[in-house]
Order: sequence, then structure tokens, then C-alpha cells
Amino acid sequence: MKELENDKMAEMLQVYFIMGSVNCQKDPVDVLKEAIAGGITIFQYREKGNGALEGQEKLELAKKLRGICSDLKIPFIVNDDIDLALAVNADGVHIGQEDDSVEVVRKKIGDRILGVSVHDLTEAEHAIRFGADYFGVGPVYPTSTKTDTKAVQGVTFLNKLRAMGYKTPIVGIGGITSENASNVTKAGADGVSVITAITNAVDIEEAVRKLKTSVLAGMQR
Ligand code: FQP
Ligand code: MG
Repeated sequence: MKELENDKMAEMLQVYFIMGSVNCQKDPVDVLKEAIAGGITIFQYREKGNGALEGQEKLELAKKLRGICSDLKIPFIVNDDIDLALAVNADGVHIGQEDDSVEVVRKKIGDRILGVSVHDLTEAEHAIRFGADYFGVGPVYPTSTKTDTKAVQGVTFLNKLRAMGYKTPIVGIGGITSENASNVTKAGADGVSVITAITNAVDIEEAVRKLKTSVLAGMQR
């Protein structure tokens, strides 16, 4: 049963698009619609960083993006903000090690998707024990989006998790482009998560298609 669920989750992670208003060069609604047209498989609303929306404005944008994902059958995940996730009936949440604990969040969100950032085996074990549905692993490559990241780890930890037999679905994150995405899936990730590779693209649909091609190429291992 768990294996079937893992397979479904893994497929969902192939092209994982993350963004909030601060990442977008134009209306986030258009950015999301174009990314979906290009073939993203899951979306995370991450309203964070300089000039991020707060309160009612954050909620309004979340509702809009949630609606698009519902219409177009793309899972909608909220970063960090559990109350927001529940308010817009998100499909899931993503938390890191500095956010609310895995066990508390699992209780709050019921059987919604729970993604957890992990950087070592201790964090991975803990996340599995308390019911994580997938791992976010990174930064694989240097990233400019986030300044409070841990050290760049390449694909070492991805390889290690798979070599040790962990079956949890994994998405790689940090500095991933269509040039290097295949390395990430080759190392054992089920997909890649990106912000700027999509939001900064002149042709968003094309950027997503290229990412997906690279992701799938790396999986022919
Ligand atoms: N992996 C993923 C995902 N999404 C994320 N937001 C992160 C990792 C980073 O809490 P965190 O999570 O370390 O930092 P922040 O809250 O600033 O994003 F796997 F979904 F791709
Ligand atoms: Mg977080």
C-alpha cells in the first residue's frame, strides 16, 4: 500500500514549481498558468523574502493560485504556513527544520501531503517516523533565492539515501536548471524543484518542457 502511495507521490514530484509574488516578473497568476501549460506536476506557494505579501493580501493570492491548481488538477502545497494551508484547503504543506515540528504538523493537517526538508540521516529518520510523504533535499547546487541555506551538497546525500535503501519519494532543490536536472534524478531523486529556472524564463512553457525532458532523461538509469 505504502509502495503504491510512494509511486504516486514520486510521479507528482517530477517538476515541482515553487513561487510567491516576490519571485515573479509578472502577474503570478499568469506565471502559474503558463507553468502548468508547460507541464509542472505540483506547485508550492512560498510567499517569502523581501517585499513578501502578508495577511489579507497573502491570503487573497493563495486563494487565487489555489483555484487555478484546483481547476487544472495540479496539487497545491503551502510552504511553512499551516494555518494558510488549512484556510485555502491546500493539498499539502512543506516544512523545513526551522518550522513547526513534523509530528505537530502531521496532526494538524490530517492526511494531506507533508513534505519535509532533510539534510542528514537523523533528520530523514525523524521525518519518516512522523509521517513525511516526501523529502526535499538540497541545496544540490548554489542558489541565489535563499540566503539561509546549509552548505551546497551536490548529489552526495541523494546517492546516500538511495544506497541505504530509503524508498521515500525525494525532490532535489537548489540551483537546478534544465542543464543539470538529469544529474539530480540520475542520483536518485524523483524530481526537481525550482523557482527561478521557471520564473525568470522568457518563455515559461518552454522552460518547463526542457526541465521535464532533463528530469526524465536522468531517470533512464
Ligand atoms: N524543499 C522544498 C521542496 N521546498 C522548500 N520550501 C524547501 C525545501 C526549503 O523550510 P525550508 O524549506 O528549509 O526553507 P523555506 O521555508 O525558506 O523555503 F521539497 F518542496 F521542493
Ligand atoms: Mg520552511
